[in-house]
Formats: sequence, C-alpha cells, structure tokens
Amino acid sequence: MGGTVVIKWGGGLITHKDQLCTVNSEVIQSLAKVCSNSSKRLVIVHGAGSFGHMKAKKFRLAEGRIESMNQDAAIESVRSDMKSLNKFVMDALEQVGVEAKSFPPHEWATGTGPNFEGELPIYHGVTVVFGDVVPHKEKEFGILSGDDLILRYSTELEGVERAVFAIGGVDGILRVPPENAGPEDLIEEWHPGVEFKGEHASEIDVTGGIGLKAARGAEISENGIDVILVNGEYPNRVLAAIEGESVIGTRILSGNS
Ligand code: IP8
Repeated sequence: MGGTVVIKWGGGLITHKDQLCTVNSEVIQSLAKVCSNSSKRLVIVHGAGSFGHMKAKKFRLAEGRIESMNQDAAIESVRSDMKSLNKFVMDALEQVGVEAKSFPPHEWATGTGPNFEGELPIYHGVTVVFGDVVPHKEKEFGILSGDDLILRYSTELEGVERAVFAIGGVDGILRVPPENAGPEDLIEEWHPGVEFKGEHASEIDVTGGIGLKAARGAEISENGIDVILVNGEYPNRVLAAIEGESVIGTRILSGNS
C-alpha cells in the first residue's frame, strides 16, 4: 500500500444542496468505487451540504448558544442528520468492499476552526470523519467544518502525500463566477496572492465555501504536502488526483511559493 491521502468529499458534491437532506447517491457510489480502486491509505472527510447547513443556518448554530432561541432540538437534529448522511457514505464504501470506520467529531472534538481540540482518530483501514456540531468551551457548541478537519489530518498524520478536495459543479478554482466561466477561466495553480471571485452561498452555508477550502489548502501546502482541488463529478479525475497523476483541477501552492 502507498502513502496516505486525505480526501474531502464536498457537501455540495455528495448532497443536493438546495433540498433538505437529499443525497446524490450516484456521486457517493462513484466516489466509493474510486476509493476501492486506489492504491493509497485514505482518510475521507465529508462535508454536510443539505444535511447540515440549512438547519444550522436557521438555528444559528455556528454562533453558539443564543439565550433567546431554543437551539437544543436543532443541535440534536443536525447531529442525527449528519449521522444519516455518514451512513450513506459508509454503506457505499462497504458495498464496494472498502473497510472503513467513522468517527463522529462531536464525540471526540471540542472547539471550531483550525485549532479545535481532540486527538484525531485513525483506523487501520479507511478513516472517515465529517463536519459536525461540536462542543465549544466558550460558546457551548459550534460548527466544525470538514475543511478544518482536512487541514489537521493532512498536517498531523504521519506520511501524508497529498490532500484532495473533491468539489461539485466546478473544475477547480475559477477566475470568474462559475456561471460566466469557460475552460480558460480555470486557475491551474493557485496561491494566496491570486485573486478569484469564489462563489460562497452565504445564505445557505454556515462555513466558508470555496474561500475556506483555498485558505486551508494553502496552509496544508505550507507543510510541504501537495494539494489539489478537482471536480468530483468525474471519478477518473478523483482517482488521478489521489494517485498523484496529472489531472484537470487546481493545484494549491503555499503563500511562500
Ligand atoms: O460542510 C459543516 O461542514 P462542512 C458541518 O465541511 C455542518 O463545512 C453540520 C453544517
């Protein structure tokens, strides 16, 4: 077996983002198949999409406890929705014979952002974690994004070769908003000095959209680890990205390159 690759399955890729709690089963199955064909040891981090962001937004869960609101049922409901989404992922992996174990972050992580606390769980097969509602020392609870999990796994685990962000709807980071973009607008190599007009559906998303992925990607890359963002709707691109072959997408370089 080769080295370790940490891959994020974006929430917008594996769910239909605008319809509450609906999975994109086709994409989940194709990503599971890709993982079964990979020669690498994998850590999979998946996002929330319509299983997390809508209710979290409505009940302002990213802000922590707000005394005037009744948020308790929403916390439980988002955690349970995320477990359901995770079950789709785990079932798809099992169906293609991938031995995987999932570790819900609210059971082991405290705090949000890149400096959350908690020992990163790891399994001898494929490790699976996901964005979640986690306990928080000051705010009581908050939203831990999968983008912060991929940063920490990529930089703290021994022997990580590469971090891959598989996203939905776009081929990588684009110079212009996706609706106006042609193939020439794909930024093949991005570093924090390069401006782009990233889409962030802040009316839906409680975490950071493509901007957060780019920022966390650059931090991973500062640690000497290759980072690539690819369109996860193309299984051959995802596999090539995992294996380190050249592929259509955006390579993320550190601010120092
Ligand atoms: O989609 C967000 O995780 P992300 C988690 O990886 C929730 O940013 C519960 C909204």
